[in-house]
Amino acid sequence: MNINTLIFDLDGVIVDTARFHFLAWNKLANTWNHTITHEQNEELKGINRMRSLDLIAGWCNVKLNDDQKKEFAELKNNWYLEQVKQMTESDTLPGVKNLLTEAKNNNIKIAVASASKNANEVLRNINLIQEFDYIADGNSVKESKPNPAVFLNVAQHLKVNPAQCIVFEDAPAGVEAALAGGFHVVGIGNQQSLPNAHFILAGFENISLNDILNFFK
Ligand code: B16
Ligand code: MG
Repeated sequence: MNINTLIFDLDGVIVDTARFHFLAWNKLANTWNHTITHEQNEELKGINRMRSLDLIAGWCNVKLNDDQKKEFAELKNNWYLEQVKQMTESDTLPGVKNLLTEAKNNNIKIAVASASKNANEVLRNINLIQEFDYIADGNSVKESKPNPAVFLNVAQHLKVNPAQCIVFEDAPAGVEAALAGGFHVVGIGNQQSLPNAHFILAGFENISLNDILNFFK
């Protein structure tokens, strides 16, 4: 089946906001005398805000009631947004814009599938929001990756088959979600963190649309 759609995760694929999520979560964990490890941070990538808070509270042996959960999730989000507000077009990761342009020129649809409720704000700040045919985010889809819902939502909306789509993901939970939905998956990062992705790229620099399409021929 011919590839007709590229689906991009946001944090860690289009922009390096994964770093901002880490800084904000770690600031919260520090108040509970814990430093988030590299392995723990890998687990946090791609999963939604409340699920992340539950994991961190567990690692810190902190028990939270529902009101406290809301309060701490908002606190973390405010810290995160302080960083996001300063983002500009130059924060788009290298090679992303070229790939989007090449896709458009070849009649390939482009979409975002993110767990983030801040996806639209991030995409507005980097002036990329108008480029996508569809954006599925943490507001439109409730189920968190590794559930495939956010990717299936894109496929359904664009009326394409998962086997015609390539998903780009930096998170183990995101790779699992895309595989569970029957999508082709390119892991952005390294083999060690994303052993189940069909192919791995360190990023989009020096790679053409054709190179990527050829992976799946
Ligand atoms: P927010 P992605 C995910 O975005 C992040 O990887 C994850 O670290 C974050 O907790 C989640 O979004 C929720 O984000 O708090 O902004 O709603 O990688 O799926 O684009
Ligand atoms: Mg991500």
